[in-house]
Amino acid sequence: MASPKLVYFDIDGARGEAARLAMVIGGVPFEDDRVKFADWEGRKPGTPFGALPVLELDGQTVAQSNGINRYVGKLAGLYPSDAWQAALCDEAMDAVEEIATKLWSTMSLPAAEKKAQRESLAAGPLSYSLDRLQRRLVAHGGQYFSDGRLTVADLKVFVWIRHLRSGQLDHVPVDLPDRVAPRLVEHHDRVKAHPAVKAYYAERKVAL
Ligand SMILES: N[C@@H](CCC(=O)N[C@@H](CS)C(=O)NCC(=O)O)C(=O)O
Repeated sequence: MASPKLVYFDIDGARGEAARLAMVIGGVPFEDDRVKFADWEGRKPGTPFGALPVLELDGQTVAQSNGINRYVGKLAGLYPSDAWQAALCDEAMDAVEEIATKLWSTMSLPAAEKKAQRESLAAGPLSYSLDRLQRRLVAHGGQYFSDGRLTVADLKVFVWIRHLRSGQLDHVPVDLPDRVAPRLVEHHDRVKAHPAVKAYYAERKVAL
């Protein structure tokens, strides 16, 4: 079988990053096709839903980030084989996707509206979602979201918490996860300390 190609923007985060990390951790050879924003308009029509990430394999494509995470998670040994644990893994990934989509949808709003919407999201749905995600982590032992071990759900949550704490999201307090969901910050630090994760970002010269 040929190696998969992950097509995503040339950024070290957001919707394509968990799949990259899963393949790196699992030692799955893949082509990392990083699309420059300047090239996106030309490539967009060739994707299934006009969006990234897309995974290509043997001339075929599949879209939708969480579906891609599940697929590469299986290749990488980072997706539960038990059906119930798989459902818990999906739950965490979908919970992140749901709240991240609300936040990212403010990206192109006019400045004043963006500020108002983000402040309102941060105080309401985002804080609520962080608290609820933290409770699910604690309910499943406090270390990992499912299967008692690292799965693609942990990678997706890690990428999300890193983004929230990065200072890249104007009008969202950078210390929100620390204040509202300290166990998620501990979880973030646990994933960050994984030797393959550390080595990957060191090689990419990305500060964690
Ligand atoms: N539901 C899709 C959403 C994909 C999506 O909106 N991707 C963004 C980047 S994170 C994108 O391609 N934006 C560019 C555009 O829509 O033109 C998924 O989970 O993959």
